[in-house]
Amino acid sequence: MKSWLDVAADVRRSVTLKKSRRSIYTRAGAWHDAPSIGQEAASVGSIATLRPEDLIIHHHRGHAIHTIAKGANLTTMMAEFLGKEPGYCRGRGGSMHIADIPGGNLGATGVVGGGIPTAVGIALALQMRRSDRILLSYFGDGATNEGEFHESLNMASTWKLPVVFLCDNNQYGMSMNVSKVMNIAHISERAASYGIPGQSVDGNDVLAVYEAVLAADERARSGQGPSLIDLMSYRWRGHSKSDRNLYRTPQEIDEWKHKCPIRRFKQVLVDGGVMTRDEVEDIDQAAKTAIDRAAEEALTFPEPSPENMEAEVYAP
Ligand SMILES: Cc1ncc(C[n+]2csc(CCOP(=O)(O)OP(=O)(O)O)c2C)c(N)n1
Ligand SMILES: [Mg+2]
Repeated sequence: MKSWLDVAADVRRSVTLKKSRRSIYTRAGAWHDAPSIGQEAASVGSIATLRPEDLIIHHHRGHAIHTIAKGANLTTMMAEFLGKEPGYCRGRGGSMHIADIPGGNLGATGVVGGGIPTAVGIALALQMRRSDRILLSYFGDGATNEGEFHESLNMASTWKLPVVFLCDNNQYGMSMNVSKVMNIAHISERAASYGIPGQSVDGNDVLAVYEAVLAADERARSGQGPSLIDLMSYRWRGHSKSDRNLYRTPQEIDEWKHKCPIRRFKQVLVDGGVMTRDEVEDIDQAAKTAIDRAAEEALTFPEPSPENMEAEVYAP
């Protein structure tokens, strides 16, 4: 098990996540984008529980947040966002479909819930190969209302597959609040119908996320099957850049900004004597510099040429 200090070191990645969104907005121009600012602790806290050889499969809001937490090279990531040839998917995947197969990041899909059955297939392959690797499967709150969520969790439970289902619950599916589309208080209650453990945790508390996911990892790794963890958080920005946030009040957004998971963890580190305030702020600055450098370098890279742009689009 990682020590508290190891998790503390992941604050660097966490801060980098937030900087990456800001930087890419200003440097890379406009495209459809799903910001994950405010949701950093859920991905950092859960991915920090993994061994390097473990796997993740994420979703349309995971292009920066989960990708950086899984250890992506920032320049290669930025190159992919910008559609450049040296990007992780040679610029063909872009922001929403970024994957880093050697790094254990098996990618994302723009189809809401589409990664969940894929995760079940990958977990079945791991089980058949008697591997001790596990897989974290991420999806949004809205995705848990898709039929494939039910089918996938039922199958994974029946076959005791080595997967942990993690709901990045930001309380909205586009403009729809969760309370309007489900009649339960917590998404984790759904676990009961598959006979698996279910837990809702404060997704803005990186240490609470870490603890809950680590226990679920151990269960999956030891052949006891999947768990469902609801990581309750909030997205500060709109669903995408074109969202004018007309379905919620500025007060609601402000309240959640006060629960910033990064600021909160910085305070924990300082209060616990793990780092000084200056050290924490140095990490912040280092993250900003790293992102700026990565974006600047990626902007100089070549784009796919018309001659080769169809290459690498389909699997052989
Ligand atoms: C199958 C499918 N239905 C609808 C959409 C359009 N769509 C894109 S994102 C989204 C909201 C998804 O909400 P949630 O799962 O909570 O993820 P979040 O965007 O909040 O991270 C919708 C409806 C889609 N991409 N795929
Ligand atoms: Mg959502």
